[in-house]
Amino acid sequence: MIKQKLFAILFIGSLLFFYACRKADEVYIEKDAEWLSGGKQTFFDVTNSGFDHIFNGLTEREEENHEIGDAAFDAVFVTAPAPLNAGLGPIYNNVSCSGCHVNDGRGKPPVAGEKLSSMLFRISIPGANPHGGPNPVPGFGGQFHPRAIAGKLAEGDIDIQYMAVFGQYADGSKYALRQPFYTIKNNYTTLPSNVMLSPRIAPQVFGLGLLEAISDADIMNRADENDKDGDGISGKYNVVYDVLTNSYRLGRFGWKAGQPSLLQQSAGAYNEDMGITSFVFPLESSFGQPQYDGLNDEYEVSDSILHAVAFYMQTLGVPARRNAYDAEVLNGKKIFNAIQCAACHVPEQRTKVDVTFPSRSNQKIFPYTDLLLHNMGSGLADNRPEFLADGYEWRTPALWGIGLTKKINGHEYFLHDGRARNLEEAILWHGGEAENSNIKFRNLSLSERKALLKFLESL
Ligand code: HEC
Ligand code: HEC
Ligand SMILES: [Ca+2]
Ligand SMILES: [Ca+2]
Ligand SMILES: [Ca+2]
Repeated sequence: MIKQKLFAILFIGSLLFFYACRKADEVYIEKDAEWLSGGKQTFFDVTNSGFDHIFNGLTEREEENHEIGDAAFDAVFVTAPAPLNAGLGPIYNNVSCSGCHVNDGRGKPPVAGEKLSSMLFRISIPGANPHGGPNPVPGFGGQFHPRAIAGKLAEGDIDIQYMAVFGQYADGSKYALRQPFYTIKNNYTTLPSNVMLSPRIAPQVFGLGLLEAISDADIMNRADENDKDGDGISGKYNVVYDVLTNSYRLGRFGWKAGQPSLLQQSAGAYNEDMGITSFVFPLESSFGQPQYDGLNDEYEVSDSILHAVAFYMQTLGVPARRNAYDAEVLNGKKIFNAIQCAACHVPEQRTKVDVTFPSRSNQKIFPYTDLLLHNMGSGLADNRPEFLADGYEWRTPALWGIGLTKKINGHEYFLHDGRARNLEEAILWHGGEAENSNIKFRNLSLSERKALLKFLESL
């Protein structure tokens, strides 16, 4: 009896051992496989927390920092004075980071009658500021603020109208897109007639630490501004102002790659989106306007919280692909490459070796972006420059995780202004350097189009 039991235990034990070794082998063989979109920082969670996973391999201190940043990302700011999270506004777009980057995912345009909340508008007049960036609008600054705390004036509202645009595939099936039109109304003071508006949806924010870890050289080497190789695609990199070092650096973040680092992007968000000052941007966004409170108070977010939020942005992992080896998905991948989607949405990158930040060092990742600017045609143009990006250019967005948008954000509004109501519409808006890809897409058969969409959904 005892002998039998012992045998059973040994037998099961050796089975487990065998299985564990096989598992380890598989992981070893699968290392760098393309379904592990974030390399070592890939996570297997298809619930609505799928974009909110802390990097593997952080130190205890780093994990703590990430958690502090996570809480701060959700913190709701209120009118000063208050014991906690005071200093909102006086003019602002939203009260928390996660109010726009919902579940670390993306925002959406308002439906008719709704107020702007997870979408914002950059504004400027022709010319440039002293650092070569957008030229602020007198009385309004560089961003439109539709909200204000009690007793202060919001800058106004923005009315959004959509016009249907009709088109047809080569196989005869028809589609309708929606082109947005924006009008500023109820502005609190006179608006110059030459204001340029740039609508922007809050993008997904996971995996950004890995994108920050791609070397400048790798990004710049892919640029082909004068299309020397003649493939019709001429990526260009942005060069933007770095406030902390008072120098110019490669632009990487934002829809036009107008921000050099996650720290500056986060500090900018506090300042412009929420009206929260910090050591990076010590002046209120309302400075010089009648809503300015005139107080030279302390920074409304401390250095340590700002650093923790930036660190949180640097250490969110990436969801693994689903059904990556499904036959239809594999066919879709072939089509993705064949119709030149991969020329801009570059599937594979490698992060640089960084001994000071081992958790994101030297990883093979699959973000599907070149982080370069491309002319996307007049249909998508905002006609508003940002540093070297002109009014037609947008930075290729990463496509990793895009198939989970519906699950995690409850909608499928894509592109910089959320005009696309699904992945198919996002493709159909591609123009300029991507016009050829779009034409090839419209020439596909229904089953080929379906396969391509299935592939995108697997990312
Ligand atoms: C009102 C909505 C809104 C709020 C609030 C907001 N963001 Fe954003 N966020 C955006 C938009 C819109 C963009 C794109 C900006 C651009 O194109 O320049 C963006 C971009 C970003 C990016 C760059 C993403 C990328 O892929 O390049 C990061 C990082 C980010 N935000 C972090 C934050 C943090 C941290 C906070 C809170 C301190 C915050 N955001 C608050 C709307 C918002
Ligand atoms: C010339 C470069 C280029 C090519 C080629 C290209 N894209 Fe894009 N893609 C972009 C840019 C830039 C954007 C952002 C445009 C915007 O928001 O206005 C974008 C946006 C997208 C989006 C929406 C992403 C988001 O986060 O909202 C999807 C999906 C997409 N592309 C898929 C494709 C597919 C599929 C193809 C091939 C048929 C393709 N792209 C070809 C540059 C390109
Ligand atoms: Ca404030
Ligand atoms: Ca403003
Ligand atoms: Ca080229």
